[in-house]
Amino acid sequence: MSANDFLSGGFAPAPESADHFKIKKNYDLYIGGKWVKAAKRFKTTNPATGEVISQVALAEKKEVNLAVKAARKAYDETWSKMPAAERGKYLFRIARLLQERAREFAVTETIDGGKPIRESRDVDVPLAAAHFFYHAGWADKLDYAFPGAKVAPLGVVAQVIPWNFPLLMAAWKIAPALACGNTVVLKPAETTPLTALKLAELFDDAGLPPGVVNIITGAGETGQALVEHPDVNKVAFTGSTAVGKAIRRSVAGTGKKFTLELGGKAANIVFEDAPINEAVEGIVNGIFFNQGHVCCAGSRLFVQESIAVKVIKKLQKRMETLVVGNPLDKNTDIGAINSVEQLERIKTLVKAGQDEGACLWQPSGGVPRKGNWFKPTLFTECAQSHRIVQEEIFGPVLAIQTFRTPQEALTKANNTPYGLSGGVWTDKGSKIFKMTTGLNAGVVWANTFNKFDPTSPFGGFKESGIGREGGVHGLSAYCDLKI
Ligand code: TAP
Repeated sequence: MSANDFLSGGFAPAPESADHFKIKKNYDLYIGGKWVKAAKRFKTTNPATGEVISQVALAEKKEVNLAVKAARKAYDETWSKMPAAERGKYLFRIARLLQERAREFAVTETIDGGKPIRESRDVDVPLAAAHFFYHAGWADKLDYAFPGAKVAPLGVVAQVIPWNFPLLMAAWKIAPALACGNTVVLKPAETTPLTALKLAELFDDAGLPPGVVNIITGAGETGQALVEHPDVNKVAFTGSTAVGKAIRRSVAGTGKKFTLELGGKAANIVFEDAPINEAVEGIVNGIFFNQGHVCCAGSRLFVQESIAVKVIKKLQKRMETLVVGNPLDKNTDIGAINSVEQLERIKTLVKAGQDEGACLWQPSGGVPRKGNWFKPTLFTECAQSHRIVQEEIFGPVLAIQTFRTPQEALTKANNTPYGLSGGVWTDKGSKIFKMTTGLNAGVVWANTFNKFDPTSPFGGFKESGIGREGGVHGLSAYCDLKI
């Protein structure tokens, strides 16, 4: 498929080149600092074209065992004994190497996952590097992070991550674990294993001692075997609420520490005194960033009744300009849906929205012929009971409702099993305080949306999970603190 087979919204195609580096045809498992073969392989495909990119090793129980053994050996013999400042140097080195190969990582992420190159280039890769830099600084200062406590590592950490931010999630998890003196076995998602495997190459280049980080690829069974392994001391999971619940059941009574970063259904609340044009940009960013494959996506919009017609008109006008197409094209706003399964899930929920009586609107532009695509979509006439209001769609679909008073907005916004994030748009500071304290969500943005920083803790309440990642709160999840 060539760049010209995609739509580019009236702009001349501006594809990022992908010929300055190689994605290997086959990838093995990275265990104990070596590339280890497995009996079986699975394919990873480009969701924008359906083409197979690479064949990746499938880790089964035997390989999971090997990886945990390698991590335990590295923990006992090397990493937990190393002076903390030395650990920090490795993390700095990894951060710098990632910056040097930023373009390669961005292009790989886009080819493997379908997200627009603008996002992988400007968000995923720089933020991943920032997480390594930030945690490198903490490695020899943990006593200052937790004054009065005796700080020790936990041991071997099992980390399982999803497909929506594969590199960034790997960095969120690996960097704090290593800074605190733990060793790691990480399993990336089945549909997006490539940037984690490239990270392994980078660990090699950084001279990271063998076994400190092990990357094993596979499907849900691989993840399950890893989190259930008896020699794991902590489980760090990001993914769906259903799998999070299963993991919580499996670690119960084992003494393993755990953190669960799960789903979300964020309320983005726009008051009549908000800067409307900025709010419309925030709504677009909130739900269409990364095709809506974002746990903290602003998927429920609450607009004050007095401005609802105006906001929806402006939003529709803006949505008409969004370019859905080649993820490698720098003009593209909305890339490919990550997998056929995810596309089916989005379609099912959108159909449920229509069947339940909500009113669907989509912009007039088309989508490419091949690959997995879904047009940016909004629903009006939504009720609190609708599935599209209650369930996480994890796609570019916005459910709009109105409200009259701040209390009504809060009541409706909090009527969800989730509690991950939220947004408030108003020019009144007092209203920001009322709403941010009233919203039952781990992160609330005011007059902006989807802003992330390694210094800032991220995580949810209720069915959105337990524990925080990032900042000092995130560090504490990787330490044994004796007061
Ligand atoms: P899941 O299906 O839960 O998969 C997440 C990871 O767990 C994948 O690596 C998956 O492997 C693996 N897995 C599947 N079954 C498992 C089991 N029984 N035991 C252990 N591991 C298992 O989620 P997803 O569809 O990839 O990701 C989307 C979900 O993640 C959404 O709900 C989203 O909100 C959430 N998410 C949350 C956050 C935060 S920070 N709260 C961030 C990003 C995403 P396979 O890939 O092979 O299935």
